[in-house]
Amino acid sequence: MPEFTIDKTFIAEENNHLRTQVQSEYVQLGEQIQRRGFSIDAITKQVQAFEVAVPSWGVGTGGTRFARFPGPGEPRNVFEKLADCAAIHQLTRATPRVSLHIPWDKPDDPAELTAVAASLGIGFDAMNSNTFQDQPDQRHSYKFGSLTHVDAVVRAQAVEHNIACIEIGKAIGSKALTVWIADGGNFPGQVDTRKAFHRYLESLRKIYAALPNDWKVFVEYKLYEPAFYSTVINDWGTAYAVVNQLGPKAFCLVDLGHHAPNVNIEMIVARLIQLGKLGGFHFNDSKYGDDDLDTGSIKPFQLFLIFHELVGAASDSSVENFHPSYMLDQSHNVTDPVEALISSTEELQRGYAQALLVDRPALQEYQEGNDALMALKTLKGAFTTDVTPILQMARMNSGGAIDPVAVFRASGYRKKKAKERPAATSSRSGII
Ligand SMILES: [Mn+2]
Repeated sequence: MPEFTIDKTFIAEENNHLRTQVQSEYVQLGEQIQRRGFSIDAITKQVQAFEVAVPSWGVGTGGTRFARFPGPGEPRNVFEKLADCAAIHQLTRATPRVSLHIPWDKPDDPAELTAVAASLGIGFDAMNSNTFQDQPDQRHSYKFGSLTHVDAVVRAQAVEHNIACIEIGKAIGSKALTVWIADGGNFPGQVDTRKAFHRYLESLRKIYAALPNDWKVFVEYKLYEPAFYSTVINDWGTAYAVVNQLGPKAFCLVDLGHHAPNVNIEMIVARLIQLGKLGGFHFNDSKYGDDDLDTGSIKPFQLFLIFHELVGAASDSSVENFHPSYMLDQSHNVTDPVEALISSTEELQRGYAQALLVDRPALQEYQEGNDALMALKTLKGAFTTDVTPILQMARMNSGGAIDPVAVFRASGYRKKKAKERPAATSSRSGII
């Protein structure tokens, strides 16, 4: 029985119910922003060009450290995960690539995986290695670390795993490796801080040496958890020191959940842009720690301010090495993962469109005139613009759904998948 996919005609029919309304709202917004000096069609085109990768682990229910409550029709293997990712792309037209996690989604036959992905109209983004848990066939445990372990044999195993990820990535058309390690100490005195960092650099140099010339390595930092006292790669400064020592193919990766509460992430983004070392993002949102909530659900203003930095950098000819990769990295605990990834993609486009509406010449004037109130008002004016008609029109123009979550629900996708995928196996999905 062929697997159910959402029909193009069905999307077009659903769009037809909303088309007139969206067109009229689009014209209205167009007039409004034209008075502010912007062309709505130009902004819509930029939104249409926006792409974000979805994580292979994100289409299953992630859960928390305490429990996972799987939903019906969850993907049972990498091929079913690709099918869900393809459905997200079909509805949003903004997620053409999947970021694969090894070994959770390790393909037996990379050529077959590539062919299946191509038949679904999607490809692959950055590879994600995993040395933060032990696998059944593993010789040495990562309980006390991986790339920074005191024992050279364990470090070698972790290096080897990362190189294996590069090899799989080469076979499926990936161009980047993301490295996040859980290494660190839970107690004062447990880890020699300087020695651990030295061992990390030594390990990363070996991985870097195996990187093809047209590849990048992304060093992902995280403040704490699971190392609750001292994490080896804990902040952007440490990650920057690493990528700076590694060379031109190494960049920092900013996961929005990997900072202390209230940290000014948009400033970190600006710093990394200026230093030519911003590799990309893991998008998610949080209230307290690495909550991995849906992007834009808690701090939409912060997301807008990050995009404000990105839009500013894109139009600044003095900025070099600026080609950030966008990836979602969330855990879906109480929502349908496909719906959550669809709406998170939309929230990213929203932040981007709002940032495109910042009156930059005016802002610069206010900044140089030390007019703090008007500078903030300029940003707020863009942030409070309801850009929904732009997002709807962008999707419609690209062949996606005006209201992707509604179309997903109307298609009966989840119910049909629940029938197609009856046997629930224990998922090894997780949160990084
Ligand atoms: Mn991450």
